[in-house]
Amino acid sequence: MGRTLRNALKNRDIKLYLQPIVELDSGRYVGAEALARWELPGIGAVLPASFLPLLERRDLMVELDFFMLEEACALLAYWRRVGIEPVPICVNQSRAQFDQKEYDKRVLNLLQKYEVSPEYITLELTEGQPYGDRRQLRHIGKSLRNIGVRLAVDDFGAGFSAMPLLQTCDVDIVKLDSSFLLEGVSSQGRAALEHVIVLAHALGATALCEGVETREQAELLWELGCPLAQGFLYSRPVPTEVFGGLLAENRSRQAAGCHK
Ligand code: G
Ligand code: MN
Repeated sequence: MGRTLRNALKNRDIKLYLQPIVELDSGRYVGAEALARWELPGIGAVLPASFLPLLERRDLMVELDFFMLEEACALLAYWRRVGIEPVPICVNQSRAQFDQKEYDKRVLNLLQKYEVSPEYITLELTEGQPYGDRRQLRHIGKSLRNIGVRLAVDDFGAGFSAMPLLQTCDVDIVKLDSSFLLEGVSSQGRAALEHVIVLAHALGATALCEGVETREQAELLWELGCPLAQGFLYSRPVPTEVFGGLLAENRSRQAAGCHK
């Protein structure tokens, strides 16, 4: 599997799909998350959940992360070339990246190679893996901020505590795990959701809820002051050409004054 994946990366069989990030107030697309899909002939698009656990063991995770970051930069460069006004792209990065020597340099090199403005890249750091050394965290967080990329905490509320990350790094976006929505209906669930939104904003970040599938969920989030959402309600992750169409459609609807 490891070798096959290496080949898949080389042959670009792993594709960058995009899922829109939506401003709840207006319905406007304000960004997109890059998601890896492995297109296997005869099988279809394989989700990372099926192949990521294998990667972790084989240390290919780092390669996949850089691959996706490069694809996102290449896409931003392409949009610029063809005159599409870009939206910032969130790219998932595993915990292992922080242990890479010169991680920040490699990020900077990619931005420079494609002449991408750093504010168009948001690095999503998952809560799914523990963050140990705060000194190292502070150091890498600072140098990424100096480069000018944005940072997001992913899967907040679902995994190990992302508190060290929130306390030591200047985070722009806190992505609330979709499990908050399952619990959102009970009074405890609602209180938890409401206060993680407050926490995110108190730390100077913006709250974004993932996995929004119904209107009711979107309304609850809006009521509780969560400004951003992402999920099947708006769109599934789609190939970049399809996303381009959705973005154009969203923009013309916005221009016509139609909300949501
Ligand atoms: O860990 P992370 O948040 O990056 O994972 C995102 C994953 O969640 C993607 O694989 C994506 O396909 C999936 N996803 C995106 N939106 C929804 C949704 O509304 N519901 C569900 N069940 N999954 C979603
Ligand atoms: Mn993510």
